[in-house]
Amino acid sequence: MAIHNINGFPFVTYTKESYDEQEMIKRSAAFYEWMNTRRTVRDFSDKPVPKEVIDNLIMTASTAPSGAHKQPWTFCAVSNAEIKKQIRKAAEEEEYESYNGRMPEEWLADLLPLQTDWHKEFLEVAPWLIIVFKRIYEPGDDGKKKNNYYVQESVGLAAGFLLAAIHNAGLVALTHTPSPMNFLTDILKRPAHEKPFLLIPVGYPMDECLVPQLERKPLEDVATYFE
Ligand code: IYR
Repeated sequence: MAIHNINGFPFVTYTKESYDEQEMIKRSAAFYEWMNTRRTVRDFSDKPVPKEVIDNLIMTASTAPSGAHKQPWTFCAVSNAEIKKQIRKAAEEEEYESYNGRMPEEWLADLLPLQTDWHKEFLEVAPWLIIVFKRIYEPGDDGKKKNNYYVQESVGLAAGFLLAAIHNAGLVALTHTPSPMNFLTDILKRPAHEKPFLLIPVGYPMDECLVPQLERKPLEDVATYFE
């Protein structure tokens, strides 16, 4: 591959397969229909998922764009039963407080259609927990902090890629946000520059898994065109 030099920085030629308009319409519609079959699941089977699959999911997530290409994320993948148990215990303690006082009535009412509560059995049942950490900064060799940029946006994008990869593998996930999440820093012994972002159990759905019947907003409600 030819390396070009632009102001002293290496660039390579990017070639991308493109499609004629008919094919593009077909592909974009098919991708939408398939993505539209993704659902958040709370009832997991304990059936194991090979580590190699998790490796691939994380590598896919890590292809996301990021501010100044700093890739400000760390993924912790937990299958260890003892650690999952610790995570469940700590999450349930926080969630109990949230559901019994910390969350205002309006929030609790908004969650009723999902029928969630403070019990988080899935944290032990799902074969893998992927905990996404955002890297607020990078510790430099000289002890100085090196900046990351648009960390929230970048890690959000990586998490989106991760969910799409999980769906593509035929697995399911839950984007879980126990609050506060500091216990993950302690249990997983993460350094100060990493902050927990999302906790994503990954696995197969339980047999006869029920999910809330929900509608997605139609195009007119989510998009405005200026042509
Ligand atoms: N973190 C809590 C509450 C919760 C909040 C929202 I917003 C949800 O969409 C779902 C749950 C929990 O995980 O139960």
